[in-house]
Amino acid sequence: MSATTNANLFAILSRAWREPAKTFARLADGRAYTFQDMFDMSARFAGRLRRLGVEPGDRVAVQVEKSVQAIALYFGALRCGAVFLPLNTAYTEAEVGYFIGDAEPRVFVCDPRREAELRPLAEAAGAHLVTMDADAAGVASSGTLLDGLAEQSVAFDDVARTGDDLAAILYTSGTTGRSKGAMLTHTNLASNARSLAEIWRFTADDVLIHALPLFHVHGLFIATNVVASVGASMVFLPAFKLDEVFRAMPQATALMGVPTFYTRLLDDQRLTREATSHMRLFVSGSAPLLAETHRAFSERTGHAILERYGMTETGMNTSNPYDGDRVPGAVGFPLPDVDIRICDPDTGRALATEEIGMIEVKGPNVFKGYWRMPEKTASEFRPDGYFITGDLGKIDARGYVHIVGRGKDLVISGGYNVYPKEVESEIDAIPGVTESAVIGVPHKDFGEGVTAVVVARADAGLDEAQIIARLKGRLASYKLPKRVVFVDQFPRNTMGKIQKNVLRDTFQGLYL
Ligand code: MLC
Ligand code: AMP
Repeated sequence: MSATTNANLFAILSRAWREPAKTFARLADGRAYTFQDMFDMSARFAGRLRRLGVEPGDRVAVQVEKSVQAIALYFGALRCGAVFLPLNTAYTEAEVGYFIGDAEPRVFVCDPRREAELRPLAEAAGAHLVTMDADAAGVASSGTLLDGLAEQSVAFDDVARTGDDLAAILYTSGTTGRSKGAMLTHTNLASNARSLAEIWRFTADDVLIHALPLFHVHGLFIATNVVASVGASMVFLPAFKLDEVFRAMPQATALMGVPTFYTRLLDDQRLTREATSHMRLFVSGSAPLLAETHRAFSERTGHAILERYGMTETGMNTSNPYDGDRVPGAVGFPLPDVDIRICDPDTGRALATEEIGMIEVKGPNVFKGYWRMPEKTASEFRPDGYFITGDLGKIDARGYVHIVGRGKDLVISGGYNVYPKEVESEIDAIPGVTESAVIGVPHKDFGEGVTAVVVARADAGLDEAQIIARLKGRLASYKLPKRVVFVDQFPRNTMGKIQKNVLRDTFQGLYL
């Protein structure tokens, strides 16, 4: 394969890095990394991974604090043809154990503080364990992966990949059973980056405030890839902190965030027209943005937040327009290369305008399938290749897609997905618990608050704190119920199934 036909995502992104001395990432403390630095660091990581035995197609699992080097490591994994597998830093040993066991990475990069705990898992999966940690500003500061890295050559021959080769696997929980690894190809990621940069009008002059985590689609493939694909810059923040975001805005042009970012900004008096006058774009996604938040933000700043809709398996599917109405409560039009239809969830029959049904998606953004789960993959696609998203919606007369509910039992808290079944299984295993139902109810800060409703034996003497204490260490912290309420019995339908909608109504005021 010649260099010009290389569909490796890194080759595609780095074509836009025409000014090596330009800043790619600036940190809050003033330190900066140029595109040349990103070339050099990613080459060194690629060389290092290769020396650790990584061959094209091998998985490289990474569970580390956010840093510019973590982005370079992602680029380095792409350059050596590996499949990048980022893991949420909140995942517990039990959760990581499942992912590593399932994906069988060649290399697992973890936080040095967790090395002792995670080493047996890495060894059981046959992975080399190396470590990397970051300082508070977002610079990798220690760890065995950095040992001798500076002496490593900056020359690296990028591995050629076809568009259909895997670039990444991202685990996504399921409504039932085990988490599934969504296999994303170089074309999936490249097509999405290209489309979004174009419709959101990103150019090399843009400066994005990057305050999202790097282990999910939004922060890694949308924010990072869009910036990299046009040679733009970012203000790199290790986490979403209001002071730093306000400090960054006068030098920045765009922000991408989950709705919690916007409700927190609105709660702050510093959010004004003047504070946002240098910004040209605010993007929201990963969870529903309340129409009320959209309107309040417009009134305070004069900026209409641009809401888009996506998921791990597909990257972005729809976006409100850059020009034209950004409709509060709607997620906009299909991306130029994406087809969307609304179907009857049971029969798959296509529905008409304004009719509510299952949102189905087809396009170069749609993943290749679930890692080592061919049957599960087949069951989530229609015979004509459309992916069944599990989201319920409609398309209105103007062509805007609206999400009106979820066909899947899912809670989205601050942009993180929590599958009730997973939490319920852990609660049900606690001695004294008869049964539990986990629901999402409106939460001022997180959009939805994970809430456990529990029936327990009277003689067990269980209380809220005990239940939460038992779940800590088993489940990532964002999955922990914000509240546990005890009831004598559950409302049930005639089939005996717990009526979660009744529970949601009963507890809807819990966090407001
Ligand atoms: C943190 N905590 C949460 C939480 N985030 N609890 C519920 N839901 C969340 N989202 C808990 C922590 O466990 C901790 O608990 C306490 O809150 C404080 O932690 P923190 O780290 O200080 O939280 P904070 O910085 O306030 O984080 C909130 C947040 C963050 C909203 C900024 O969660 C965030 O960045 N979310 C973005 C998620 C994201 O990137 N989603 C995209 C997925 S991709 P304790 O008990 O330890 O104090 C996708 C596809 C698409 O969905 O369309 O984009
Ligand atoms: P994830 O599995 O983390 O990729 O989450 C994807 C899910 O987040 C989608 O299937 C939707 O349910 C939800 N989602 C993403 N963006 C939006 C949005 N703008 N509005 C409503 N829900 C959204």
